[in-house]
Amino acid sequence: MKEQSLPTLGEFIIEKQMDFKYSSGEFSRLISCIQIASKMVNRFINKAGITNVLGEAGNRNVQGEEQQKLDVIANEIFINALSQREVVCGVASEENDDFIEIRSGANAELSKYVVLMDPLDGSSNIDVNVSVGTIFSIYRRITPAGTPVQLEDFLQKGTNQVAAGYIIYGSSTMLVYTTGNGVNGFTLDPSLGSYYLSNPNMRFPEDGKIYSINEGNYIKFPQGVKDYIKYCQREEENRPYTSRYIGSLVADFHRNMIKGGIYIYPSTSQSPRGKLRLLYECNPMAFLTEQAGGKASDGFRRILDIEPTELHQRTPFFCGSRKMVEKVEEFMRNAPE
Ligand code: P6P
Repeated sequence: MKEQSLPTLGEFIIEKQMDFKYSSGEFSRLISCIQIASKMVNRFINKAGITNVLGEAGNRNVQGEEQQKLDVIANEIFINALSQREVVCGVASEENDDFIEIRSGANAELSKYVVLMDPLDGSSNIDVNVSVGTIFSIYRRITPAGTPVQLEDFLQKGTNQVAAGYIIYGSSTMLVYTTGNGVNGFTLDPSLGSYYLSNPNMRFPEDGKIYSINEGNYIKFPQGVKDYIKYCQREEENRPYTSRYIGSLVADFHRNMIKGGIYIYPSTSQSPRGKLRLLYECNPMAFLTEQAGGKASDGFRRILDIEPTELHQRTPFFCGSRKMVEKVEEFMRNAPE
């Protein structure tokens, strides 16, 4: 079988540990912890229809969004996995108002890493059996080891990330991540419970013909975005663009990285700072984008350069094939105020 010739995620981590400038068993254990949690979440998702985990949990998260039962389950699975293995000193999650200090054991407080995550992005799609994802971002803490983790450990620029990635629970389950040395994708063989290196060195095509945006919000978009959409649709120039929008960032991103494309969630008249969160959605996806040769901005500024001020702050998000992002940025610059 093909997978027998491919390295597992565990083998890859050990092999690449020397590439990672913070190479220490602790980081390897952190990535292994994320993969274990992802397998548990995967199991819930795959049988959601026959167990009572579909639908809403009956409460709202800090974003004011209806929490799905699986949002809560996935959040608990990742937080428990990270806490029990004493690999991080703190976790911030879309599902929790404030960051969580991990003090489960002496080692936890001495851990150098914090994790920010969206435990189940696009979860409203689960009830209709559409791909969803987990997004994670890893930083070294900046306050002294051995002291309680602080908000400033989480409010770091995206350029400080030591690793970032996502799990896409789709037609197959894949874990895709970077530690700053390119992007690698691993496919889960559920019969063996192992991730195998199926997509080494993933790269965004420099250009593409797929644009992903919720055109239902068209009248609320900035003029530059409207102009870009019309540019893609102009008949006379025979633009073979196609619009693909799954409503799940990880799924749209993953397809665009493989085929070439751009994902846009701009500011709207209703949400002037956009919908997506900077720290645990846009920064990790921007790190992956740049590591795969693409570009990620807020329409004007590099996402990774944005100085965060709040844990759940939002930002407009344009990311994907470099030439496509540059083209929409040109429209954003030239649009009338
Ligand atoms: P809308 C899911 O809630 C999410 O954060 C992304 O995964 C997705 O791309 C976007 O929001 C969908 O938002 O407003 O188009 O339904």
